[in-house]
Amino acid sequence: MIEVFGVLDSPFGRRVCIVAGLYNIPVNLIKISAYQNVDLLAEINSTLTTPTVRLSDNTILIDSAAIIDYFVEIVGREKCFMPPHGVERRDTLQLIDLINLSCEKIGQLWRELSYRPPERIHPPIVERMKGQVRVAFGLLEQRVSSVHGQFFPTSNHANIFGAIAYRFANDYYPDLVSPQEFRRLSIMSARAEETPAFKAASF
Ligand SMILES: N[C@@H](CCC(=O)N[C@@H](CS)C(=O)NCC(=O)O)C(=O)O
Repeated sequence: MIEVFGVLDSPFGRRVCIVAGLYNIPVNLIKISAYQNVDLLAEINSTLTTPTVRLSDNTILIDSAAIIDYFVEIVGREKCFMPPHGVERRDTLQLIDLINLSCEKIGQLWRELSYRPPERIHPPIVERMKGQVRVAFGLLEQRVSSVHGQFFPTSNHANIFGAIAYRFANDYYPDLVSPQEFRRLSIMSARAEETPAFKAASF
């Protein structure tokens, strides 16, 4: 069985697990943190990043986008929640990039505030990252439809990842992305959390 090394409170690890569930691809999640289980992780992926996937032939895949691309090969393009072409595909890619950026920036912000000695923290960089997160979520908020409450009316990777990312941002920095300010995203995320696929990857 495919092994996923990572944690569910990471948006990248959680995305891999949720997408595997939605694609009906069985995976075995081995909960290890890139920061707390370094020795263990080094044995599997010496670049020390999660999520890391180990396939049955021992091939190692890193980076959630590459892992999901591999899953697409298993499930087939017609069932993969990614529009095959045209404006919808372009818009999906654009949204996924924005969501990815917001998750990366929150990760960087968290590392800056958690690991750097307080006297070495550079406030302008912290403010820059907070601003980037808020801008990205602001752009995303505008793209949630007032009609169906998601980016796209039917299953789509941007809907899935956007819901994961808002929960992640709100868990870590609730003042930065409050539900009052990002109302549509917060409702989209809350609805997604009620679905079996998200519940199966709860934490
Ligand atoms: N682009 C990567 C980002 C993954 C990522 O940022 N993972 C974090 C944990 S949530 C990590 O491995 N951090 C350790 C490090 O970068 O040294 C992906 O999509 O999988």
